[in-house]
Amino acid sequence: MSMFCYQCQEAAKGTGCTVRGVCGKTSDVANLQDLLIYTLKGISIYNLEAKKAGVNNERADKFVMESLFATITNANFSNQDFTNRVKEALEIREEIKTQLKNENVNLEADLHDSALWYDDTREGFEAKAREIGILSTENEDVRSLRELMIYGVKGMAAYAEHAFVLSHKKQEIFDFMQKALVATTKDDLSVDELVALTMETGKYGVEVMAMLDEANTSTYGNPEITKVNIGVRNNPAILVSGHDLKDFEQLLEQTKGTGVDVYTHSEMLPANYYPAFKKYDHFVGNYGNAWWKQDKEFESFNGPILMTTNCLVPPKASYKDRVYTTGVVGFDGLKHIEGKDGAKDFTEIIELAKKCDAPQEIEKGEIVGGFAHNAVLGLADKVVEAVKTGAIKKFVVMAGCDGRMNSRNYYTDFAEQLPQDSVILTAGCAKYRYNKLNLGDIGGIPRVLDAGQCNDSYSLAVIALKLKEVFGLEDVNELPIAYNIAWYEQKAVIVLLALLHLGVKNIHLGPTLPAFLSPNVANVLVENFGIAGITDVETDIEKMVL
Ligand code: SF4
Ligand code: SF3
Repeated sequence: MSMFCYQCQEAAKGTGCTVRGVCGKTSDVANLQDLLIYTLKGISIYNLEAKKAGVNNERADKFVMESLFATITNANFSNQDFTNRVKEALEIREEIKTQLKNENVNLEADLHDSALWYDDTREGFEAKAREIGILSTENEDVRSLRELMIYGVKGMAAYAEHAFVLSHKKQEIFDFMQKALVATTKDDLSVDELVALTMETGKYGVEVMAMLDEANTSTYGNPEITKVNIGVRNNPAILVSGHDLKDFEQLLEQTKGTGVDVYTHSEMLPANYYPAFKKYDHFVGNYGNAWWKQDKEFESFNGPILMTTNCLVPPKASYKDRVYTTGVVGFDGLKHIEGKDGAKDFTEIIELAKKCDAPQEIEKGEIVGGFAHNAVLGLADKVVEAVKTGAIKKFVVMAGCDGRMNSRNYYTDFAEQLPQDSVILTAGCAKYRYNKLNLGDIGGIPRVLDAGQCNDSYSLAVIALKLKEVFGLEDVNELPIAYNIAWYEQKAVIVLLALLHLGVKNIHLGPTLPAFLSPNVANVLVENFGIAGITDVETDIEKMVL
């Protein structure tokens, strides 16, 4: 075994990748990611003490957040980036130590090894990584809870970072991420205490999602119900994938008047719903589907691609020269656009676009989206009426991630076979399994209501809580809402924990339950929250909807 990673839904054999990631992550990068997380624990041990002494190290807050984000699935595959990050982590840790000394704070003698180890060679990093991997926690339930919490804070870090670049931050979210990391170093925590901390992760999950919602809507306006063009025009163009709206905004500004068009891809599709982006005539629409089809779609797009965070698939040689990374995204050999004080210069991409052919058409027509909380609450009367008259019998939350496995055809079949009086509420790239099916509408309300990115899952919670209020219900679980969520990477973990914190029960999670849930931890979730997997479409529709 040269690595061990089981953080995503595509973990090899449903247990873990041990030689190379199914995602394409190499063992050296997987091990460096483990070492980085370990070193973040060390930083957090010191930084929490520093906070108590009134000296908060903001560099540490930002670094821990960005580094957690960099380790989520399909964000960064670069050995160089992670080597640099481990070095910087050790430097920051020493910086906080000095700050503490200056404040005359003496830490207990028996600090965890993550706060003490040091090396500055690649060989040393490799050797240390072999010692501290996920499997070094021997008790499988403790390991499971520790990793569940770490994956939760990875998702939290992603959302916190998206808000941060829009100048929204909350100290308690930085503090909680560090508290959770430190908790995973404590051998004296009982399983019950770890379960309680996992639930607390969900509490901060709700907070971070609310903060991101505020950041996005206060910067770009409330998403509006929008018809999005999925065809192409004849101009050379740039394709933007990932979740970073700020990068998208800067690219739109810089391409103005250049003759270069801009399209969204995968999770950038919801950018089409924001009023702030509608004013750009050269913003054409969305090209392609969910992340895993990029090997074909980037090829046929013909122009440059800007990859803003996940999900990057290791690029094929045929289009590699046209792919640019930015933010925490990395892949050795791809060109990276650095920012300076938040400003990014995309000139090189724009100049390349001018020399490229226009995108090849892969489909035509329009899809409808933009049903975030504000737009749906604007339709509240209509929705409530439809529920009261029985025109809508059930809402089915089918949010989450898409993935490459054929087993995910289940979600297309499920959407197609749902009774006509049910409405799908979605967010995230999971929607690509059914958002082009033409499922019709109920009295003018489309049967697929897309709130936006996975980042916008908060909207679905707001909608549910509002409906609970309108119908005068005590409990959100009394609503006619079923949850059939598809997961892939760690942002789905924080969304799940956030929903549990809000008291949502009986969530179905698929296409498979996480490999990192030990049987006992899975049982805790089943017994307390009614979490279940999926079976086959007929049985599940019968169980969840009818
Ligand atoms: Fe495997 Fe997923 Fe980890 Fe990649 S992220 S190495 S596919 S478990
Ligand atoms: Fe998708 Fe990567 Fe999760 Fe944002 S683009 S939902 S998988």
